Amino acid sequence: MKKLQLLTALLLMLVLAACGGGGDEGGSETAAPQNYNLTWEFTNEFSFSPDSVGVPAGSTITVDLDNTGASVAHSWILVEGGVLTDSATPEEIEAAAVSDRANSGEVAGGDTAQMVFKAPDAPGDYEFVCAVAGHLVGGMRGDFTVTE
Ligand SMILES: [Cu+2]
Repeated sequence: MKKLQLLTALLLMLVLAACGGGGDEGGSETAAPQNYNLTWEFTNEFSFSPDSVGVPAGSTITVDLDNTGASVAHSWILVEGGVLTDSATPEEIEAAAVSDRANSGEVAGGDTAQMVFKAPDAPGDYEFVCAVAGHLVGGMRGDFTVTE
């Protein structure tokens, strides 16, 4: 009798496991957002390399920043595309950030920083910029494209 119960339990587990697997496959249309790791190395140059990236809407983004420059601080802030002029002030840039999480704050020379944030749910053109005074006009902006 105990053997039969054990066998029944085992069969039930197998059936449930099979159903679970099928359920996962069925849910692939609404697959969990993907994870993207992006890295920028800051130098004493006023530029971002790469200067354009694209990610799917709602994906999880990890940004690693490594300021290998000796003296100049930089930051990485995600803003909506086309909202900042080259002469935007640091305060205007901070205020334009799409979220607090997508804002590294200043990363001093020799320091590293990491941000984890969710890409915007709305596909479109965004930008990443440096909020340190004078750096945006110096060329520190890049295209961040959010695709469907
Ligand atoms: Cu900068």
